Amino acid sequence: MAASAGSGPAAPTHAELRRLAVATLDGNWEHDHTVPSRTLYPHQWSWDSAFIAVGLVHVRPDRAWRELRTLFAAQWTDGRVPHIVFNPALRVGSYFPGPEFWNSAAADGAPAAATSGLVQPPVHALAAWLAHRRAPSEESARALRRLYPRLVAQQRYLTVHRDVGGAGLACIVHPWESGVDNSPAWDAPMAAVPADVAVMRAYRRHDTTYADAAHRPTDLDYARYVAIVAAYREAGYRDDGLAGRHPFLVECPLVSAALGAAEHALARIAPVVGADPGPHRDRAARITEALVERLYDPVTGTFHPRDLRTDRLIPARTALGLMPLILPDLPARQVAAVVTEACSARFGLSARMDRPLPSHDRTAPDFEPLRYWRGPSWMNLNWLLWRGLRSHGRPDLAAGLRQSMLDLVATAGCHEYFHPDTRAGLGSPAFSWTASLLLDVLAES
Ligand code: 2M8
Repeated sequence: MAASAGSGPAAPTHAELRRLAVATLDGNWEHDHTVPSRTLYPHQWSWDSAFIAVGLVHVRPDRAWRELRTLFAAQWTDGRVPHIVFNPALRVGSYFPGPEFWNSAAADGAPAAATSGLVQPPVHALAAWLAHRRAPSEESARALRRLYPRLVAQQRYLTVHRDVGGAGLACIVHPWESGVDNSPAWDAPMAAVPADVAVMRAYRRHDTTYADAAHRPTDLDYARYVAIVAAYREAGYRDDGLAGRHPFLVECPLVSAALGAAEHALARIAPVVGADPGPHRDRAARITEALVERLYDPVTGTFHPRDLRTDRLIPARTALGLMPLILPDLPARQVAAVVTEACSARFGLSARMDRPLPSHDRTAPDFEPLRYWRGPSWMNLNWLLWRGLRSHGRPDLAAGLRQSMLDLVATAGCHEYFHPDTRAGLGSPAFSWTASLLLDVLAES
């Protein structure tokens, strides 16, 4: 990066940021997919791959399509897209919990590759559509033709097998499925999961070798994560009867918004692959309606997760509540409410932001600026909100958020997450979705 003639270092130019992002993605490319991080996450992760494809298409379109193809090659016969696809070439113990813990081979309908049995927010159809729109070609149309039935099966899995609440929204069965693992949003449902921290004596966490333990979930969180996976695994990762037996069942605003955005994206993809967009439009409308009906609280003016075990909204006001803005058909009343929430002191969105967007309400007593999804700023949540602001006619706020995203990487490089006051880099350096989404933001001023 350039150094100034004056006292401090000059801010990196956009060209320098772009080079850093491309070098990060090249360094994390692993023959047919991109690892989120060489140290902390050395396998393939589901929603990471979608975000990665969005950025890769700007510089290496062939790899963008390969990324999605590799992920969907590990789709289960029921349509679930696993949240981790394990690289068999890596040594045992390179990630916890590894393939031996998940034991996907014993489950019906699992692919030949070892995978987890969970899912992540379905942002893949959106990524595929954006990748095609950015660089339409014979290759991208061919890739869409191959992906389309798989994306449809992914939606069917989520809205049919996971419709525990009965309204057509997907229920998540583990905090890992939200992607925002230790968000305060999950504290109440997690507190009800029976687990003892002593469980973790049987295992060795791998994450705290590479990241500061104070910046990661606690051992008690991990004990519960392990207990919830064990419950699901022992039921063969089957979804029938979840309501009666499973310890964690939640409808999440981010997962639900991604589900609706996926139908909107499929409606755009359908004509390219010779399919009918109508059913996708209808499903998108139904998902938005259910999301507003079930997860919007007119009293707080924001979206909350619904704990299906208690059938109550979870009161924490996290950045999850802002994510429904990615839905192009979100009603005007909820658009206005989410923008007000984002611009409040809780999240500090403005056309000229002095601090980055946090992942949790910065005025809340359980806000933790260093601990993972409990406060730090994350590029993917910024990017989703940025897209939502642009589609709902707030270019002023979108521009402020874009500049704030650029400032994050200019200050700290392509870190996994960032201190929400100082912008210091936290978690893993050389993190893939930070790099890829930076490329996308740089390309679209
Ligand atoms: C984080 O989650 C994994 C478990 O899936 C972990 O903590 O080990 C989350 O940030 C998740 O959203 C992300 O997909 C994954 C890989 O970047 O890491």
